[in-house]
Amino acid sequence: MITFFNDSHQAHAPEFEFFRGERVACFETPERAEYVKARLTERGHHLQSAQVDSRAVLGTVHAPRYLDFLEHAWRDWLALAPGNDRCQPFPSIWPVRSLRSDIEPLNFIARLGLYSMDNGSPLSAGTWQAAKAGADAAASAAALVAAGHGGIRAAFCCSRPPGHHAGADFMGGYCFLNNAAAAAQSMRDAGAGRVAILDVDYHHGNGTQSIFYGRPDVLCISVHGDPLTEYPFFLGHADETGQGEGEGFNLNLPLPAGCAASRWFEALEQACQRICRYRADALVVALGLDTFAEDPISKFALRSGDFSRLGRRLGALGLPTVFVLEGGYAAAALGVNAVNVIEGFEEA
Ligand code: 6XA
Ligand code: ZN
Repeated sequence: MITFFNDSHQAHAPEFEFFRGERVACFETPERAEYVKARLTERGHHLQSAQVDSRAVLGTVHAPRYLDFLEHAWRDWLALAPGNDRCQPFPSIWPVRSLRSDIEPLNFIARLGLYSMDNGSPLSAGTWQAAKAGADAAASAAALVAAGHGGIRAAFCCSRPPGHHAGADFMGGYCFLNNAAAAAQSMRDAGAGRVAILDVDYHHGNGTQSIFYGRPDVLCISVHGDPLTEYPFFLGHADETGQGEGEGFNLNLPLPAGCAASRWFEALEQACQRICRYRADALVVALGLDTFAEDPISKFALRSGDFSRLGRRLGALGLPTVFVLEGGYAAAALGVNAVNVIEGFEEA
């Protein structure tokens, strides 16, 4: 297992987010990645830096005007008013049904709304730099694993911010660039005919689903809290099966908040069997660790030992695999839980 770490994740460090309408300290903090790094190091895993520039692959999974907005968002925010370097921008208007999203307004806050699905994805000075470095790690991991040189079978990207809520042209849920999509597309570009993405984060990976919804070459599967009660609320139902040529290549396995770990592993088994039937050439795992029983914002019941079991089951698929870190907010437990997955995978 090759492990990637991007030090510039630290550059993304907003202070506040909105939670139930109130301004609170961010859940998605730099210490999350540092806990994972510490545990990886303690267990003797060697950390690499990205070698691949993800700009080309990002241009195929994201819209150019969104990438352009994101890259320059902090500069444009500073230009809006003196003192903005000490404040965070938040959107306050969104182009919902009946409003136009084809014309990009000139106003910065309006553009921020155009490119956001919520007001829960705060930007800071180094957001682009951190998110881009995370995508670079995903593209690097995919290139190494797809090439398979030296028997490299799998790679894990310890990066933040996460990515699975980010769609082709929007940010949301702490996500800006879709790392799982970048990894999957990179594997396709490197010659893998069929790539499966398995998202095991507590929250449905709406961005990833929407990017590949019309495509049969990337199978998207997500096991998550039922969107009737859980974020992101507006996607992730079982009847979303893909569209056009992509019909049959999207599988959502929503589970009730509060369900037992045994139920979660039944859904995982269903997901794994679908991946086998698909005859995937490669696998991307959107590794959210917010399924942990002690996660402060989620409601599943996995224990640290269950993450080893998850890793073993994924390892048994026998596929070239790229893991990208997604959510998980019980920060001090993230290191043990992440490393349990990758060491379980290596055991299989
Ligand atoms: C609402 C909750 C955002 C969920 C973020 C997450 N602010 N996604 O963990 O996987
Ligand atoms: Zn999550």
